[in-house]
Amino acid sequence: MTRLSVPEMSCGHCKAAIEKAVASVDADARVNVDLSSRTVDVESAADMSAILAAIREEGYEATTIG
Ligand SMILES: [Cu+2]
Repeated sequence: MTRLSVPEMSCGHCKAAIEKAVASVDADARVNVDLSSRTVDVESAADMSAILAAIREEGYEATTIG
């Protein structure tokens, strides 16, 4: 599991956009968006750099934590 910091997400629209971005890279990924902490937990066999790129393409800065 990789935890991402996505500081600009703030609402259900952001949550849906990020889930869609991750799914575009790996349809089987498990994604848990936590709006209160502005973190996203991702469980995926895909390359994390591709997932980060897809989230950034949706307009959100994203970095791995830890
Ligand atoms: Cu939003």
